[in-house]
Amino acid sequence: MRFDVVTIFPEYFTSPLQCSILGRAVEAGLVTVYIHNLRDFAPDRHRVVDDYPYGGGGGMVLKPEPLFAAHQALSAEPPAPYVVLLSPQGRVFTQKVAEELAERPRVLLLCGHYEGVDERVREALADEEISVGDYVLTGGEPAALVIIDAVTRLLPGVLGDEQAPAKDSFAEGLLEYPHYTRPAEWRGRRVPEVLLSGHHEQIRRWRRKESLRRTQQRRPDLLAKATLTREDHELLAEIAAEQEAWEW
Ligand code: 9D3
Repeated sequence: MRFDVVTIFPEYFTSPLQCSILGRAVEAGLVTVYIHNLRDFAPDRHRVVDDYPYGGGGGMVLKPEPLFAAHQALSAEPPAPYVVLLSPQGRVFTQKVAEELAERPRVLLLCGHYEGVDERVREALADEEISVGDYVLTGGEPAALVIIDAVTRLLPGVLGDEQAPAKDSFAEGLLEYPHYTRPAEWRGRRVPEVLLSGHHEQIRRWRRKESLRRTQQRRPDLLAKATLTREDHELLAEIAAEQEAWEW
């Protein structure tokens, strides 16, 4: 899969694309990421990419010409990219959106900055707008990195067999159970005995129960949407009974 990113801060992307799983995926050629400086597509000598908003008000707006020129240059060779404008007004990015994008051969990410981009870019260039959540960023760059990260780890060969994306907590709809490693006791806190027991079936059941407990406590919205098995309902009943026992 190929990503193209258009940004006024190309340096912003250097380290993240070299580190960890993403860095390895790039190195292995499982994903290709081209970073393009919007200024390179400015038509004027001074490489101006922003301007004052018509109608007044504060802030600057990204001009349409450089973004259109970038889009045209990057669309020259097939396959045509799916064009995403990163913006606070977009569809909220979720695991489902990541899965959708991972099916596309090519995605072009346009990073806004300042107050935003000229509305005609939205209308004429973008296939869709995506936001990474309800908080205010300084620009689309961190959002682009979030999307590249979440999509790349879904591509075939990027994760080892051990951590296949199908078992992701969000993919499954529940939060993860607690994890422990050595030592078995640390500052008076013991690792739950069942995890040391070697009883695989009991361990599986304990983990499922703790996943359910956490999701119920922290993200009841996720629990409401999850498809639960008969065992899940039994475990939730156990959790409820434990809570009643506490209240006594
Ligand atoms: C303070 C400026 N805001 C006025 C109401 C509008 C605004 C414009 C541009 C707020 C943030 C930005 C820059 N953000 C993005 O370009 C952005 C973003 C975000 O801020 N949150 C979540 N996802 C995204 S994707 C792009």
